[in-house]
Amino acid sequence: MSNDQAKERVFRALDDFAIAIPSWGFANTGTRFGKFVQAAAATNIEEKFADAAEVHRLTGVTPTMALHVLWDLPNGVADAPKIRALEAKTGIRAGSINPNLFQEAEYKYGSICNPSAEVREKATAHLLTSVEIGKALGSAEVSLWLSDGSNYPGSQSIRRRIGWMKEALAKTHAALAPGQTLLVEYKPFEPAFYHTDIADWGMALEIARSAGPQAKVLVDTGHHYQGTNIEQIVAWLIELDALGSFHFNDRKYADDDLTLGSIDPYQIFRIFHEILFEKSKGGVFNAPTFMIDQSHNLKGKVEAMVQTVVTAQELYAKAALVDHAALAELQDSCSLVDAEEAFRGVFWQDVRPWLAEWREARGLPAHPLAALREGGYVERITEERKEKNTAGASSYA
Ligand SMILES: [Mn+2]
Repeated sequence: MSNDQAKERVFRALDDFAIAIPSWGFANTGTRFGKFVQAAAATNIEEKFADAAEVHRLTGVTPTMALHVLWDLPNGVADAPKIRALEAKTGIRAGSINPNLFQEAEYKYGSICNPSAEVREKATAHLLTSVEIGKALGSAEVSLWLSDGSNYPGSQSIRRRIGWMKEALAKTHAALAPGQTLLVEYKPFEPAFYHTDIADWGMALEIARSAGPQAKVLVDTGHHYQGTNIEQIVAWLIELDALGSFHFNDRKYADDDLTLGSIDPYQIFRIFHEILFEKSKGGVFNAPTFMIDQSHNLKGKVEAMVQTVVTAQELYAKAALVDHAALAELQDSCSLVDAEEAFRGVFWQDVRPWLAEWREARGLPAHPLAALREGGYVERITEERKEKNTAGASSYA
């Protein structure tokens, strides 16, 4: 591939790339042991939209922000007009709607898998509200992460909980409008430490399939055991037309919420490769959506978000450089070393100058992080928000 061809591929891939950002990435968060309040953190939904707009102004590829029902729309559908007004004001659209089934005291023993029919009903009603919010906002995705599970062997019936879960999600699926997707996320452990009701992609796939055709699996890159081959899971989900979306972050030990690509950028490259390979075939492909799921305790919120978006673009651009036809030939002839070199060779190619060029050609700052620092946005919001942030440190809301 000539240099011009390579650059053109990178530009085409970048034109096609968008990633959603999470509202909770701008708010104060904490560890299990302490909360480190940042003076510039967003304290309300207006400030979250303002931060999202700043990230989009700098990067041009984050037009949507995922919303958390309990934190961002505490009054349910009644808050939709307020969100609509913020969309109009900031140019940022509502992304996936994220129900919250993990925070309230009733959910101590589970939400839709709780042995209490009353609690299950409350949790299902919340899912239905989330679907209605999605409809009111024209948001295509309702994104379910279920924290349900148990901590002690024998203390809960794994089988009966599967049944309850299927029942609740069938009702939720039945309420979806055409074009809405129910995303089912999985996580091996935490907050439960013995069994989690949706612990891996197989369980998520079965739950999604039993819910209905508009339910798909969401892969959170941080939600796997050490050494899991995530790109293989992605390849299988593509094969099965069951890959709905991603939550990107990185992890070293468990669900660490580290910056995408900070520990293993090659893994994200390999995941992007599977997606770009499928796209290159030119057939029907329900391509997954991309979202960042990170809450930073120590890094500045807006700064971390911009850094993450830029990293995602770099890795996507690298993956776009894989020459699929040439690689297939090397694979078929079992030229192991040459195939691997062709694959990892482009991973090591520095695409950053092309990214800068692409941004300038699209009227964006060539270096978004530098532009953030020069623009004075963080200083301004620090000044505006510092009193509110030191006065009352509350939850992730
Ligand atoms: Mn997630």
